[in-house]
Amino acid sequence: MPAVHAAGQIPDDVVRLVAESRRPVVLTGAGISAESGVPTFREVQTGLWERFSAQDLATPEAFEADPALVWTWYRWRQSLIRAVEPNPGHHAIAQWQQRDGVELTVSTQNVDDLHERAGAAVLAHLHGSIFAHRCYECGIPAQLPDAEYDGFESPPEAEGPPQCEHCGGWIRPGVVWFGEMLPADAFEQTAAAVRAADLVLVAGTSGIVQPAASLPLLALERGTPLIEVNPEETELSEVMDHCVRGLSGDALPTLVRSR
Ligand code: BV8
Ligand code: ZN
Repeated sequence: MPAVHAAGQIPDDVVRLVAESRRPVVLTGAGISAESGVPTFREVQTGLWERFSAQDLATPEAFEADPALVWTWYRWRQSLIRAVEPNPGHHAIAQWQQRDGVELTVSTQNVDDLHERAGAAVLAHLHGSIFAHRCYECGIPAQLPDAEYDGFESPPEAEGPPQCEHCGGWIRPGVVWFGEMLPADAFEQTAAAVRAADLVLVAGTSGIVQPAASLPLLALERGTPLIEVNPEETELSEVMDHCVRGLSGDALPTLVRSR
């Protein structure tokens, strides 16, 4: 059973666990970007997409059924991410990674670039990147200018995806859809980092989506200390040593502060 702490009352021994770690791994989900203004995967549906669940749109079937709707959804989400900034949670992780003697690995389920914009090096985007594009048919990467949306009002209507210059296929977002395999190297490299870690911190994920949610269990198998940062209980809470119940933008700067 985990020890549960409010973000404002993190015991010194938990801060010490972080301060003394030499090979920490940080695994993040949509919650760490929430305070930047990027709705979590369960909150993102507004306007044009109000009647769809994110989970239903983030599939090859949805793209094949209505490429314009799905394409516009991603281009709009891209513009939203471009319009916001990393928050103190992202900055705390980047500062921790830059500390002498610490080899910190970050892997994220997020498709945004906020960790990188806060200055962190990210080992893997387990679910791809919303800023990458490739051809749905031949897989060739496509470079595209940013979407023109403002990111906050959903567009009045959907626009179709551009076509591949090589084969005429639709261009698709470079994310991993439900039912698609994760990039093998992204998963395996993260699994190897977790196996080699002396601390694993999981922040901002509900622990629902597999196989990403199984990665912390590799630490459990080895008795590696596990810390969760999330305002709510999650599917992973019961395997944690410590659960810090609070917003990552509050808890991470406290956890990472040098003693
Ligand atoms: C695969 C990219 C297999 C796209 C994403 C049953 C039926 C059907 C499928 C399955 C099934 N069981 C398992 C599956 C497989 C499925 C799956 O796991 N489904 C779930 C829903 C049960 N997984 C897959 O399909 C994966 N592929 O399994 O392939 C396969 C095998 C062989 C051959 C071929 C294929 C692919 C999964 C990847 C899907 N793509 N994203 C896009 O972004 O549009 S996942 C997407 O959802 C996000 O990327 C994110 O990772 C995930 C949502 O999870 P979270 O990040 O945790 O976000 P969430 O909103 O859930 O939670 C936010 C958390 O933050 C909450 O806990 C909240 O409390 C907290 N929070 C909020 N604010 C804060 C905070 N925390 C801290 N601070 C705050 N301020
Ligand atoms: Zn093509």
